[in-house]
Amino acid sequence: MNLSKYTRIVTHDDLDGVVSAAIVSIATGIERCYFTGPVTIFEGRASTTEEDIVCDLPCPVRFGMWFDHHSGNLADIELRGLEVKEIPGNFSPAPSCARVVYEYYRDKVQFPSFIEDTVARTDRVDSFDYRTMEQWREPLPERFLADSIIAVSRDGKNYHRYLKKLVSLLRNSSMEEALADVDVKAAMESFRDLEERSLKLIEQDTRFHDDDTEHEIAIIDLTRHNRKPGILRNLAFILHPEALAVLLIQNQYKGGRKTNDLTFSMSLSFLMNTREHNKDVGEIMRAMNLGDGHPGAGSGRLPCSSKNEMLKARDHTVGSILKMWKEFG
Ligand SMILES: [Mn+2]
Repeated sequence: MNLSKYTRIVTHDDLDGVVSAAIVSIATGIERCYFTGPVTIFEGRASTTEEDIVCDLPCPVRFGMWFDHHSGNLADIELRGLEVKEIPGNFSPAPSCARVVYEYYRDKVQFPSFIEDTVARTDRVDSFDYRTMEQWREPLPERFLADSIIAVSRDGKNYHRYLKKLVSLLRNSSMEEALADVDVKAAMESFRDLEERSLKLIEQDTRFHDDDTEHEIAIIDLTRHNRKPGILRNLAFILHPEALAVLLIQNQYKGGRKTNDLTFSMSLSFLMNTREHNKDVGEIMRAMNLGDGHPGAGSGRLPCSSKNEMLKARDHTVGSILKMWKEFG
């Protein structure tokens, strides 16, 4: 039973958000969950109240408790003149928000014994702590669950229902046991389909710029397609293990129809976790006035008025990205 003054959990729509919600739910008895992304909160498009416990997201204007581990969000709190110690909840720069929530409640609540393991696995997934292809591809329960969320998010309509189901599964059982659920199995299966289709697309549509003799940036160019293909861009590192980054170029689709506008999304290989470097993908997106991001990943958009202009803009942008990439050293 829920005896607290809080009535709802507002959490990030990823595995860390789901696990955070499961832990809050065990501790408080609250079962109502709302899932959203950081941008929605940041732009004030999610309506929240003083009855909400917010996890793994920027701190909204109205909230009851706030749990987080992103230092950027802490900086925003301070800019607002708020003292983090006075905010109900907990902040620490931990590898996952699940750990921040767990640290807060562990002395107050008797948790099931599997929670310790669930939190450790969430740490690993959320901090993207992979250094080799083998580690990244290792078939672990936390990866399967995170992947299942990606697969369901791609097809949209059952997304919230699926995330709710995961919260209740992870409240009552270990990650390992949750994998036996029929909905989880189906989502894992659709992730495997997505992987297979992605690898085929990457095989057909990946190239390197002529000036990129070391093959540092694998460019997946999907602009020739007329229907929007679903793709997992990081699988490019399987086919091109020498690449240090992947750049995905797609047209923007509106209501299923291809437009001339381009979208760019780029991320670093996990190879970059093991070496000293100054590459900053977010800075590339900002400097070129395309969009935003952080050092490891970023994305942006370029409006074009005709197909011809789009093709020119594409080649010009790829050239500029490569030039800037090299300048970082
Ligand atoms: Mn997180």
